[in-house]
Amino acid sequence: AFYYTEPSRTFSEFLLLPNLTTKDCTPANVTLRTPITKFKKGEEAAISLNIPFSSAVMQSVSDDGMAVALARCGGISFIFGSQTTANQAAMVRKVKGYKAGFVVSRSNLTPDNTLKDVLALKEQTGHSTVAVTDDGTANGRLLGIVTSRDYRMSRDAMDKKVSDFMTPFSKLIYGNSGITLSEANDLIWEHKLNCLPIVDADQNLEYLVFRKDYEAHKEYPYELLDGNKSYLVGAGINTKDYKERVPALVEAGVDVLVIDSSDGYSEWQSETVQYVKANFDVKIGAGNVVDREGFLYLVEAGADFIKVGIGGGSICITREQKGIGRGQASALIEVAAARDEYFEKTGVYVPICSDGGIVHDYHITLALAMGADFVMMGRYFARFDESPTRKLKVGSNFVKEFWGEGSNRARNWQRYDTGGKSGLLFEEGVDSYVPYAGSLRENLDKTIGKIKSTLCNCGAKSIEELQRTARITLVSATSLVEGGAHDVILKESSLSED
Ligand code: MZP
Repeated sequence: AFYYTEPSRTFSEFLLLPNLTTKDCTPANVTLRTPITKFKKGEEAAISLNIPFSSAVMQSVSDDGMAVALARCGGISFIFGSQTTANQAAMVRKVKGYKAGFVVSRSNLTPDNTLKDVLALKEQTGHSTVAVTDDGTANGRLLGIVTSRDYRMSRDAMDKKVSDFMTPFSKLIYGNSGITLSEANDLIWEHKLNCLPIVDADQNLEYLVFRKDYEAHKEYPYELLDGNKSYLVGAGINTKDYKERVPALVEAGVDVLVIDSSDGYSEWQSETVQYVKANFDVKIGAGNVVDREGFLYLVEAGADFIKVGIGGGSICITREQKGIGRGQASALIEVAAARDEYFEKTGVYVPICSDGGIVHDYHITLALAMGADFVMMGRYFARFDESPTRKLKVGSNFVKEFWGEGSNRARNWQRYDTGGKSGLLFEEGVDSYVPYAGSLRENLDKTIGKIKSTLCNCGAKSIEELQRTARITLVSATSLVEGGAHDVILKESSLSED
């Protein structure tokens, strides 16, 4: 056997050292835009994200609802593959068909429609935008748009939001007002509306983006600024039924695929990548790997990005069951070095995704500093309203369900298949709860705020700069204790904070 002399390390064993922060290095000047598919030196990646976040290929994390919510924030979901091809393709189609800020045609409603009718129509069509006019008729002047930020917003919450907005207006309608850009500008001026008009190709107003939203969304062009552009969406595939699954996903409009496997260093993965590359014009990531050899093998097969990590997932018991895996930081550091070496040699940059094991927000920044281009998370996203699982009350706390793909509940045997007969012989994941944490947007804003602030401490204004200039130190077990609150008696309020 070959013995590694260094122990396998994970994120909590490292810290970042600050670099000089120049005056222009402020969170507002930090960009987290990142490539997720391979590109040649001097060229742009075909697919980039505005935030380096992807949600895990898991039943309990990534359905179409999560995909819309995360795409709106500038990240991407990989819709779970442990379901029938038809169901998965339908989810992809739903995400691609979902147009941001779509306004229902006024022919659907008459001036006599009530708020109830409007909400019923909204429910029927699945659209999340309500238009407000000054006199409540289809011919009335458009005063604004209420956009449900939350794809899964309840009827009650939507009602409340609409009524808040309506004050002091008496009635509202859906409707493309049919007014032109110059009329819209007059309206905006007249009513002192702080918003941006979005027009169609004929310069007719499609909808208004309020400045408040615009500020919050300016990093997220997929949602608001690109016109008819649809949301980015990914999907997980396996090495068993890809000849049937991939055509259906491509037909549904998927932007990028990923082979979902606990161990990607296999001939099956190589064959799958080659088949997809030879037959379709779609991007495909492969993995998971934890070393240089695995990385190079899948890159040679043609993969567009590589996913790193075995056994570090919060619900994963692969290391206990089979004794394979590697500390996430060690895996990432080695694969990132291989990626940089490959770039140096060939001029082709292959992005890497750090998958699993993110426990604290700062782990994301460390992963990026260690060379990841983006991260994939399960537990993180499972806690939010937008994840597809049930919210329950356990004791006095709210929780959300969260189960691994290798658990008996998911029975995703294809993910763990090593060529034998179908079926899950033993579990590699658990069925669990995670603390309920509220809405995706609120939590993401906080996490992104922390990451940007840390980049400023490190004197970096982009992920690429952070990767190049970060200084990272190992911490001793004793200094880990020093890192938390210590030698004080905590008050209740601070004890309950995250
Ligand atoms: P985490 O963000 O919850 O720590 O980890 C999520 C990752 O764990 C997934 O993206 C996937 O790679 C991995 N995973 C999913 N199911 C299992 C399992 O049942 C698993 N063992 O390890």
